[in-house]
Amino acid sequence: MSAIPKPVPQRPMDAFWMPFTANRQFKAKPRMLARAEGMHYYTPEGRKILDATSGLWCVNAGHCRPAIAEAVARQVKELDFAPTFQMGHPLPFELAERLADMFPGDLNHIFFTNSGSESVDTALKIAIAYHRARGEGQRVRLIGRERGYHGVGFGGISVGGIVGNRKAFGTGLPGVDHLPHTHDPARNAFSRGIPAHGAELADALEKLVTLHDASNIAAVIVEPVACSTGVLVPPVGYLERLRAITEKHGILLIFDEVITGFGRLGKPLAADYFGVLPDMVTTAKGLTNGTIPMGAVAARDFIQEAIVGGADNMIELFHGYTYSGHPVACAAALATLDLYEAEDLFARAASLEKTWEDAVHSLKSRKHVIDIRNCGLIGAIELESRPGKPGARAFDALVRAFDAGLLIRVTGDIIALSPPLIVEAAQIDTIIDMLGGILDSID
Ligand code: PXG
Ligand code: PLP
Repeated sequence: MSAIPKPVPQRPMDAFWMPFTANRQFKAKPRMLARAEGMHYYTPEGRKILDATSGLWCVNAGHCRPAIAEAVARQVKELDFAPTFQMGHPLPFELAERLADMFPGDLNHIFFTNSGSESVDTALKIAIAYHRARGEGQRVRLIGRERGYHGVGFGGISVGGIVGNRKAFGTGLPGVDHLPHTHDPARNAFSRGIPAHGAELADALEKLVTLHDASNIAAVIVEPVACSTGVLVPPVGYLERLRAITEKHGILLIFDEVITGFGRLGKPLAADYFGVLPDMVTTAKGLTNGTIPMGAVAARDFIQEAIVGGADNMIELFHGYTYSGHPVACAAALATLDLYEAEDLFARAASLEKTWEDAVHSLKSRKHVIDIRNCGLIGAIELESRPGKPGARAFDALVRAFDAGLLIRVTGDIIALSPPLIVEAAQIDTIIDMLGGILDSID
């Protein structure tokens, strides 16, 4: 306890400064979770909550899977921590090989982090270091996209495109520019799956190349499906066009797959789903089924070779985290990958895609609904905002859903859904029935 006296009495629950939360509002009426199993959370009072968001887009195999819990428990007792700076232990080598085998093309080199935010900063740094290693040290500009979410590090908020995440935190990285987002409700509202219109929005990259010159641009980073800002599915041909333009100009293309990775779209990566091979991929979340914090960046052969192919006995990349390749996180990830494989969960998600699409689109005629989007096992229901009160309507839906026993996620007036890949068809019906009732019940 601190020897320095506390000048004001603490409010209840005040010590935990909650992330991305209206702290006072929450603490006045808390929504607490105490336990979880499979598709459900349980409140401290024992109320059962159906999880339609995989926790925070991360518990892809469902909650508290014994195989993962046991692997973690074993590992904590065997090797709790071991440095990976100038030392090694077997697990991250094994995990990296598993990931390299799973990921498409030559995304063969894995750098471990502890979160999506760290994965993003790592990938951006590798991009700049790659160009420098090849003698193009002037290629330092980074291109993100409006409505992009790339975590909360200074790199991530700089390339990110969410004003709320940027406005209070200064100027961010210098030399960053943004592509336009692809959300086009006028042409694409209620698209089922991949929307038809907007591939030409990728041509904005040619404009940025004209403005800055390609020789100054290191990388473009996008989420293949922008999830945090409301599930913005890329239009037909858009990612292909971004790939063609980046390749033409020697600009690296980074897919931020922190949410879309590990089966969310029925494949290991969205890169597989869309058939577009980026130069780097950032992951986290589903890598360990959310049990232990961990992220991973995958880089293609030529990137790693350019940086690591230099002089022997020198540290090639001055980057890493104390916990890069943490033994317990690796054990959790290996057990998670085993589970994905043993239960064929990515294929399961793919087989449910159409059922899911029909289910979310069945909400079209409900009150307040102005758009519905879906891709893989992700869905979004966009509501008309109350005049002058953006976000209030969807927040009401969140609170009512929780009271009724359903966990959803909201961003602005968009409801986002992403159930664990173990979801049963009957549970999809339950999610949709509950949500329909809730939409009808709110003003
Ligand atoms: N990139 C992407 C594409 C993400 O979705 C991050 C990076 C950052 O990961 P970490 O592990 O540092 O949080 C994310 C995280 C939401 C929500 O409700 C989404 C995320 C995190 C928290 C809430 O949409 N995405
Ligand atoms: N700050 C200080 C003072 C440190 O010593 C370290 C790591 O040694 C860090 C920050 C970075 O911590 P991490 O490696 O867990 O990201």
